[in-house]
Amino acid sequence: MKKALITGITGQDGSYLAEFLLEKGYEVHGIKRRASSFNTQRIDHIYEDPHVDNARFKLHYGDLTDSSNLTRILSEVQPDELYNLGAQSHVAVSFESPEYTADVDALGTLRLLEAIRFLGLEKKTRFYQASTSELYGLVQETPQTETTPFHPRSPYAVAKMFAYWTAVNYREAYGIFACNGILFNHESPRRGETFVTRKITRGLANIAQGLEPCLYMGNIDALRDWGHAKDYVRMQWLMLQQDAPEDFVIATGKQFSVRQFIKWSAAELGLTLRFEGNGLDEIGIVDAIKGENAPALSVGDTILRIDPRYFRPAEVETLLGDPSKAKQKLGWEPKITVQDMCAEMVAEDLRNAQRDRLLREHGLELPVSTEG
Ligand code: NDP
Ligand code: GDR
Repeated sequence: MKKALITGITGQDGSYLAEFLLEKGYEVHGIKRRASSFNTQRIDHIYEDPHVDNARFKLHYGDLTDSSNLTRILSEVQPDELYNLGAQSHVAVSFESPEYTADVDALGTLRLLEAIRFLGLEKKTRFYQASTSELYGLVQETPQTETTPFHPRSPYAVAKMFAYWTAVNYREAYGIFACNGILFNHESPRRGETFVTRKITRGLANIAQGLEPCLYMGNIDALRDWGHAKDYVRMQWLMLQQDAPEDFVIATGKQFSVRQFIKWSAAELGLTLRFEGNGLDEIGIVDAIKGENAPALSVGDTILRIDPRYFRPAEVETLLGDPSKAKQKLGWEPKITVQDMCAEMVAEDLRNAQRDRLLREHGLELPVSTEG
């Protein structure tokens, strides 16, 4: 039975990858951080009681900032495949906590690769590094490929650039089977609530159900190439099954604006949104309502405003990936379109909002966080 170790198992990708590998028959180990409250919601459904025989899903407390802890876990598990998905992954937050982001995202990767070397696992453990389209930052060519030059635009992207080259360097220097997946944005109903797509689907569902008055957004003209996380974790695995380690761009090859994603989400709720004004004065007004999904709204309500708080000190305005290499060498095609993904996310967030509304109507007041 093959063994995989996943850092970031409690995150969006970690949870989908764990499911995927369990289905493939792997024994799956994950590193989770100690937190003062539960942080395993995304993996609770696949949790196995460690007291039962033959459990194939095992969690270890750990942190990417702690070398001795990482080395000990690697030594215990001796994984065939190590997926480094753990990261302080929020670009805007990296401007607030640049040093911590570098420690986790850059040095964390180095710590894992050094642990592989220290333990003599160079020939046994294949290594996947969660690289990112943020490396392209101020883009030098469109669409972006494996050979497009990098120009990172945030402490997050700079840290990920260190990690990217560290993976390449350990491949070249020590023969470790290390691959960078340069993944463009990918989302799902399990996406963190403060990333733009989830903020929109959750925010609009809450507004439609009367739980929040308004959605506050940053640069809604940013352009992104969005795919579904389920499609993308399949690729993370496939990269490690090749004869030789290589780096791959994973993207859909289609680009849309944040504004477009807002319109799709609103439409899923039966709302037509009209944008008025310009720049920081721009607002989104309900122009029409169809169906039963927005009982708390009337035509003419302003449900979207721009807040300068959500603009970044240096923005990545546009990203569009060219996944030709992955298609050709890995036989990969994304299965889920961005529109279908948006519909899935809205449906899930609407269910949550309806449940919270019902609880509120029965006197159980729930705090709704609108931070993002
Ligand atoms: P998430 O933010 O959902 O998950 C991040 C994971 O990393 C969580 O499990 C988190 O734990 C864990 N983590 C954070 N800090 C530490 C630390 N100090 N030590 C150990 N674990 C830590 O990210 P995604 O699942 O969306 O992304 C997975 C990876 O892919 C990340 O590295 C991200 O940067 C990268 N990536 C993501 C893309 C996307 O569009 N989703 C695109 C390209 C790259 P906790 O749950 O406790 O917070
Ligand atoms: P990104 O994702 O920065 O691309 O990083 P995010 O969803 O945070 O932002 C996408 C774009 O939307 C704009 N935007 C806003 N973003 C947020 N979060 N909140 C807002 O209110 C808002 N308004 C507009 C942003 O400015 C940006 O242009 C994600 C992360 O998953 C990274 O870890 C990963 O590496 C990259 O995707 C690929």
